[in-house]
Formats: sequence, C-alpha cells, structure tokens
Amino acid sequence: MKLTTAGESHGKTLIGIIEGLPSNLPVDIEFINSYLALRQSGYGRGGRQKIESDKIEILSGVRNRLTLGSPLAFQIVNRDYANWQPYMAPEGADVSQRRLTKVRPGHADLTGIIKYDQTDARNILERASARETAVRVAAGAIAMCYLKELGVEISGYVRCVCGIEDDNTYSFEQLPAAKSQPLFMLNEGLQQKAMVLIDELKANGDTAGGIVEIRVKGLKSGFGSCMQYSTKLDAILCSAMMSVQAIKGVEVGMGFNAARNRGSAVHDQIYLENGKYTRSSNNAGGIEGGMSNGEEIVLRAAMKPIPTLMKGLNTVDTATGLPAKAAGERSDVAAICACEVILESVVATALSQIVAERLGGDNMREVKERYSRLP
Ligand code: EPS
Repeated sequence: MKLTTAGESHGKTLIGIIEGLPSNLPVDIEFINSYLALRQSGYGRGGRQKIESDKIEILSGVRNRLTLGSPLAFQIVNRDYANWQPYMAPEGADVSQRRLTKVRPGHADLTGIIKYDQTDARNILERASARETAVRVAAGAIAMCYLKELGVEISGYVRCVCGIEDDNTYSFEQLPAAKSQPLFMLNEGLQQKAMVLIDELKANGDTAGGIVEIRVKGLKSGFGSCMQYSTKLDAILCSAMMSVQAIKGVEVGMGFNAARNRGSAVHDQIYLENGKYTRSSNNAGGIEGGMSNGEEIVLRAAMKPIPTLMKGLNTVDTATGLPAKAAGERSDVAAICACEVILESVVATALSQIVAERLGGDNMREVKERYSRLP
C-alpha cells in the first residue's frame, strides 16, 4: 500500500492516491468525513477552519462502497480557493500579491526559498502547510477501515499542552471520550487550565504545542521485523509520526524514561499462563526487537508550537535584507487536537502498509483468512 499526496493550502484542491488496497474493502464514507471534521475541531484553531468543511470525494477505485483493488484516488476541495484563485491559479495568477518575504522562524520559508530558488516564500509555504494533512487523515481513515476488518483499533488523546501535562495512565477503553473534549484531554481540571493558557497566548499573539499519545489495540505479534533495520516496526511508525508537520520528538512505550531507569525497572517480565505468554507490564510499548509483541502499541509525539506567531518574531525581510518582524498571517494558536487525529491517521496508514506486506492478499477474504491463521 502506498499513499501519494498533492495540493497546495490555498490551491484548488487536495489530492490523495492510495495504491495497493485489496478488493472488497468496505469504505465507510461517513466515518471518513466525520474523521475529517474531527481534524478541523479543537480549541485554539484559527479562522481558516470556519471557511473549510472538509469532505472526501472519491474519484476512482471504489464501486458501491467497496474497493476494486485499483488505485483509490480522492480529493478534498479547498473552499478558500474561491478567495485565492486570482493569486494561486496555475495560469494568469497575480504573483505580485500575497508575497511573503518576512520569513517565519520555525517554518519552511527561509530554507525553502533558498533550496527552490524562489523570492516569494508563498511558493514554499503553500505546500509545507499542515493543510496537506487533510489528505493524510482521509487516507488514515481508509487504513482504519482495513485494520478494523482485522480487529485492530487505534485511539489516542492529548497528554500535554504547552507544559500543562497529564501524567495519568488510561485504559484503551477510556481514550475515545477524549474526542468529545475541547482539547482532547482526559483530565478536565488540566484541560481547563490549558484552555485559559491558550486564551492568554492568543491575546499575546503567541502559540502552543503539546504532546499526544497514540495507542494501537488488537494487533497480533510478529508485525515488523528484526532482520533488517529498515523493516523494524518502531522505526516505521516513528518515521510516519515524524513526517507530520511540527513534530519534533517521538517515543515508544516508556521512551526517554527508560533511559533514566535501571533494567529491572524497565523490561517487561515474561510469564506463561494457560499456554499463553503474558508480560508483567508494557514499558516496551508493544514493540520488542522491532516487532509487535501482541501488547498494546504505545506511541507519543511532541508537537512544537505553531511557527506563525501573530506578534511576529525577529527575522530578516529577504526582499530588502533588513531586520523585520516575521509575517503574522492568519494562524492557529494551538492545533494539538488536529495533530492527535493526524498522528492516529499516519500510524494507521503505516501500520496497514506493514500488515499488507506481511499478509499480501488481493481481496479482503484472503487478507482476513491469512490474519486469522496467525498465532
Ligand atoms: C497553516 C496556516 C493556517 C492553518 C493551516 C495551516 O492556514 P491559513 O493560512 O489559510 O489561515 O489553518 O491549516 C489548515 C488550513 C488546515 O486545514 O489544517 C500553515 O501555515 O501551516
């Protein structure tokens, strides 16, 4: 399975193409759209989300809600293009308008214009923008349809917003409740504090990041491989998470805390109960030797604060070479809820690729039979 995305933030449309899906996979369009809406939700988002109402339009690869086995192409139309067409159209665009030269620290602007030989960072930011993640969420929702057929579920919540951290442990069954919360947090007191902080940051033209935890339940053991570095499950899932805009750190299970503790406090001890192997804990986050071990997979990712600050950080105007305040385009104060949905999505896509590689199968009947035969 392979996903390719295309599209600019204020261009006409966003496009995704998924290759390698088996036939007869039920595609739940209502679920995909509700998941897209979830990505647009959350406390601290900016004005753009009032304009957009993301919906998937499937263009190929599905007939009567079942995949055909052919490439699945889809689009999500940018409603804001109606306002941007004069400046973004492939032909006849007025590129003297909407220029961005007061490059934003932390964004792709400066490095991008140098690398791609541009004078206007608009030609960089339009693609670097997290708007692209709408496609990855739609694709992730399709990957979740595939994983659901095998009894594999993905969920998550927000653990931290700009230093306000929830260090409680939650069961997988408690996680879905987060999605109906304004910041996808499970501790209401901390969430309230985080909302007050976001209001303060907004008033000061500042932004917030946070930490998200993603969990996978129901995956059998043996996915990923210890035989070649590039096939390790943790390497693949962490790479998928790092590919999300604004992610600066990832960890598996106990993660960085494992390094702060001794071996006997870290490694999950193994027992045999009624002919089944069990572990005393899940500090490994469900992955040992680059392979799923049958326990829940536990992943966390750190999102840096959004790099577009309304108050503008110190920078250089690349048009004049003079010191300037960075461009403060319309922006989100916090997009941690969107990030949570996106991380679930990219994990779903990467995991479905690993599952499909191991199981093969041209149609869902084959896929399900092969999965059911695994120990
Ligand atoms: C983004 C800037 C903002 C965000 C955008 C990502 O867009 P705009 O400049 O149009 O206000 O809202 O995110 C989305 C549009 C989205 O759907 O997530 C950026 O610079 O990365």
